[in-house]
Amino acid sequence: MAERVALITGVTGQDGAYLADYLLSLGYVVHGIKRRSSSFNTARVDHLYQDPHVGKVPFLMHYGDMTDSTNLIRLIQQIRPTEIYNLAAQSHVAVSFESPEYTANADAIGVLRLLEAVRILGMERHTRFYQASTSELYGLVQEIPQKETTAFYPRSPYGVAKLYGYWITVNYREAYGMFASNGILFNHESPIRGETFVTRKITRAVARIEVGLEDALYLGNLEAKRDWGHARDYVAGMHLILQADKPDDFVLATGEMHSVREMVELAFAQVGRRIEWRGVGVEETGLDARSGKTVVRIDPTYFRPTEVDLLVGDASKARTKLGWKPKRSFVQLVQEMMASDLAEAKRDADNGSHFL
Ligand code: NDP
Ligand code: GDR
Repeated sequence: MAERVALITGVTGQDGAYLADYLLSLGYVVHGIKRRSSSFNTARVDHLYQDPHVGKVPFLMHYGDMTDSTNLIRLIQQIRPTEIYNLAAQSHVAVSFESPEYTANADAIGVLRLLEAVRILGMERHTRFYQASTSELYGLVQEIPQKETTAFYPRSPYGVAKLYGYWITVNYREAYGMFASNGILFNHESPIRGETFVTRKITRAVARIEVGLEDALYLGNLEAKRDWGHARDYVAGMHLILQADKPDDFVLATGEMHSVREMVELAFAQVGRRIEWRGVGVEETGLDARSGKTVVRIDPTYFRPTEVDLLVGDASKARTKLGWKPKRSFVQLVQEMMASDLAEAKRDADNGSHFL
């Protein structure tokens, strides 16, 4: 079999790290693009690193940025990937309201830069392209559950930027015959999820409250509902999307929906605590039923100017055409995240990190 060479943008992120690991296990040579940072930013992939001085290694990283076309063209020319997974993005919805122009640059025009690089280099027939599209495209509810044919109505600068990314991927497929596909992925989480996304924020805070490093967890909208899966299942789906007979767009989702409130209750239940809710609106608090202490509070700064109230996906197309289905349940996901964050919180408590 010819050598399979993958290029992953956003390799230092949650999905990039799991995807790199997965593709290496399948025998790929994996190249990743990382951003220059003033401190180390490769913690999620450090275990995959091997010293290139000792000989040919299957995992290599290169400096780059989605806002720098010349860098992307040069890297693609050097690497000549057979598959590109475009996972790099300013991926935080709330942050996109603070930095809308940068989000558009990286998340919308960045996709165009990559597709154009492939075209400029005449690699349209050589390279398959995966775009990390998102359930945030659905935004304001039009239909439940959401599927490939559901109308888009994004509700944030992030969602709008990703809408461009979705359509430019479709356009390059239709205009230039590129194997370019969108994965419309619903929320997926893991122990290495970024600490400011709500699931990880919850499991991390519950663990730190449990070991005495923090007193309370501050949240925004408790009523938001999401279809939360496990990132490991979803990166396998990304790979399947690029192995299909023809390029196409696929929803990956569990089909199950939970609220932020349920997520909070489940995380606290993992450490044997039951939450009693008191008050309404921004005055609402969550009490630890045993101790009577307030462990959850509302902070209005976490509410978004426009919210996505509920997302739940129908992944029948991926199941039928790709044979994909998620293996891990929501409860298993929360248990795994809590176990990992508890271990980390205990380490921090032992090291006295709350004094740093
Ligand atoms: P993360 O935020 O964990 O990772 C994003 C990655 O993109 C990081 O490696 C980050 O680098 C990199 N990045 C950000 N901006 C740039 C830039 N300008 N140039 C180069 N690299 C950049 O996201 P996830 O792993 O969770 O998500 C992966 C992709 O999938 C994203 O595009 C996201 O929008 C999308 N998505 C995610 C879903 C989810 O639930 N996780 C659901 C649907 C879509 P650094 O580490 O330096 O910050
Ligand atoms: P989301 O994920 O916006 O769905 O985007 P996030 O975990 O940030 O929010 C989910 C829901 O929880 C509500 N919420 C809070 N969110 C955060 N981050 N912090 C809080 O304190 C808080 N309180 C309540 C939010 O309002 C929201 O309704 C993620 C990202 O990974 C995107 O990149 C991806 O495209 C989508 O999932 C699918």
